[in-house]
Order: sequence, then C-alpha cells, then structure tokens
Amino acid sequence: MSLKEKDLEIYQIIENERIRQKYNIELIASENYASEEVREAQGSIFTNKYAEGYPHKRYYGGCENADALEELAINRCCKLFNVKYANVQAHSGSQANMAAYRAIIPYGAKVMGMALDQGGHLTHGSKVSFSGKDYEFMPYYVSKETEEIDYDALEAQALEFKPALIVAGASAYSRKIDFKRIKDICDKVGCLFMVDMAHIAGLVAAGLHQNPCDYADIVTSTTHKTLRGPRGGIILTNNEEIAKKVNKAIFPACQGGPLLHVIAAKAVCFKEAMSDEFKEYQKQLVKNCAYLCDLLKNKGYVIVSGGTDNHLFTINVKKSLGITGDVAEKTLDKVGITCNKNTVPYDTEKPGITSGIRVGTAAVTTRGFKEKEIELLANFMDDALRHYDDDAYLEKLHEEEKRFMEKY
Ligand code: DSN
Repeated sequence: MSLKEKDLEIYQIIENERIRQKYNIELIASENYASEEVREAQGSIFTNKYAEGYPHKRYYGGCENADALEELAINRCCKLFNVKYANVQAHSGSQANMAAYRAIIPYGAKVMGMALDQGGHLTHGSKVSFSGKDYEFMPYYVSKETEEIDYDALEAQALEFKPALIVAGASAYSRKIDFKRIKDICDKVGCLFMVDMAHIAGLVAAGLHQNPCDYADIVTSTTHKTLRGPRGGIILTNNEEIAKKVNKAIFPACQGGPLLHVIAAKAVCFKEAMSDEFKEYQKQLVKNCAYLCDLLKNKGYVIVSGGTDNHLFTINVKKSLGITGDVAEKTLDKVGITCNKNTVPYDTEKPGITSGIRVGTAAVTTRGFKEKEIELLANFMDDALRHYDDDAYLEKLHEEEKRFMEKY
C-alpha cells in the first residue's frame, strides 16, 4: 500500500510541501534541492539498521553492509576535501560542532567566534546555544566601515583574550574568509583553529574558495547547503589524535547509533560533488549571486559589505527602503519568494525584526536559473518590495511568479 492510501494526512502535507517547493523561488541561502538519487538513498532500508560504533568496531551484529557503506562514505568525503580523516556520523551541523569542541577543548575553555548578529552561527558562542553556555566565548566583529571581517582587530583581540580556540565560518557573510590569515593569528596566539564551512562546502569542493582543511586543526560542515546533499553533518581533520577524539565525541559522547540511511545519502552527495557537472553548478551559482547582487545594487539597494564573493548576500532593506527585514521577508513570501530576515552588522533592530534579508542562489541555480532568470528575479523582488503595503498588487505579482516557476 502507498502512503497516500495508508496515511492520507501525512501524504497531503508532504504533497503540499512538494507544491510549495515547486512554485516558490527559494532564496534561503542554507537550502537546496537534493538530487533524486540522494533522496532515494536517504529513503532506503538502511533506516532500519542500528550500527553503534564505527566500521568493524560495532556494538551490533549484521553490520557488514553498514561497514561497507560508512567506509565508502568516509573515503569519498576524504577524497572530496583532500583530507585524511572524516567522521560522517554527525546528525547535524550543531552536533558536529558540539563534538568538535568536545574533542579539542575542555569545558569552560576560552573560544572566539564571529558575532552571530554580524553573520556568525548560533553554535559559535550564542548564549542561547550550548556553545555559549559550555565555553567562554568572545565574539569578533566586522569593520563598521567595510562590513568585512576586521582581521587586525581579531588579531589584537585574540592576543589579549588568549583563547584556546578560534572558530571561523559564518551563516550570513558574503565575502571569502581568509583562513590562512586566521591560521597565522592562531599560531601567534598559540591556539587551535576550527572552521565551520557549512555554507561554503560546495564552493570549497569545487575549488572556488580556500580549502580550510589546509589550515585548520578541525573542520566541520553540514551536507545540505551548497553541497546539496541530505541534511546532516561531517567533521574533518588531518590530525590522527584529533580524529580519534572526534569519533569518541560523536559516539558515544554526543550521539547514539548513526543514521545509516543519511550516511548513504551523504556518500551519494560526495560522489556527485566530485563531478564536472557539480563544479559547473558551483561556478554558475556564484555567478548568479554576483549578478543578482549587482542588479539590486543598480536598483538602489544597499548590500552589506557592498557585494558578494560566494552564494549569498544580505540586503540592508532598512537603509534601502525604510522597511524592516521582517516586513521584507513577509512581503516576498506573499509573492512566492522565500528568504529569511537577517540582522545586518551593528543592527539596531531586534533579531526577530532585523534590518536585513539574506538572499542565496544555491537553490535557484539547481532549478536552472541563469542570467535571464536572475534578471526577472531581481525585477520581481524589487517590484514586490516597493509595493510591500499593497496586497492586491502583491497577489497579482504572485500569480505571475507561479506562471514563471511552472517552467523550472
Ligand atoms: N541556520 C543555518 C543557516 O540558515 O545558515 C545554519 O546556521
């Protein structure tokens, strides 16, 4: 029997989501459309299997296929990121970060991470996340003038604060991060270096950004953003001792049995990410992002840091149009364009309101958007945002948007 016949309520909700995903223009920078093959692996019978432990060291019988699967996933992951050791069991980016911290620093250790309201991640020291509770985090900031990471200020701060670890990586930062420069700071301070490359993992895999594995002691990532795999996490390192500690930190310290069906999907995603087609996709998504950013700038929008080097940028809608990020997000929602409100550096609005919206092109590029579509998208966005208080107009625009998305 099919799900539709057995459980119509759930079937219907999934179907509604399929329709939403088909007709909406997805601009959330951390989302993407995984391939059918990734979803087939994730929906496979590996969901039935328990396999606590690691390949050939399990606490359950019947793990021969689980071992083959996880070994292949690890090998593909190491090859993709040119790194010696990979843990592919982390259920999410947050859990990857939790295990990474546990592996390399003691409770209460001093850590520096990018300020959340300037583009950092929740798990890089926010007081409402375990990270800000378990460790003594000190945020570092972007320059008020350039809105780019102020590496000199970071260095001065680090020399004074003397952290045990500096974390790099962001969820809303549109510029290339100079991992080498931060590694030099870590060496001066005598501390460890961790990179959370969740947002740019696809760009790193395609060789478009510095590979943090060349500089950091430990690298974490999710697999579902620009990497376009299933939702999940990975932890990478070139250091054998750290690798051993990471494995123990994931299991049994932070997690139980691995999600083998997700590991199967991760392995499929790693293979896809080694292809020429994937490299072309990454180049196109960066091109689309820069083009969309330029078009909006030419229409008078103020972009945080003035531009983008990756798959996302943040529009300061308050400076651009005098509206909040919350109003902008809701307005775009009304015309079928999905994005998220986002703080801008030194924001005066609360995190639930914000002065900005974050825009990413990973998902629309997967849908086949190129220059022509990006031009139409910029026009849609501009038209909608300038009519934020005209629901009748927005409704008309939404109908147009749906007809447009029919083709992709
Ligand atoms: N919350 C995710 C994002 O949208 O970027 C990861 O930080």
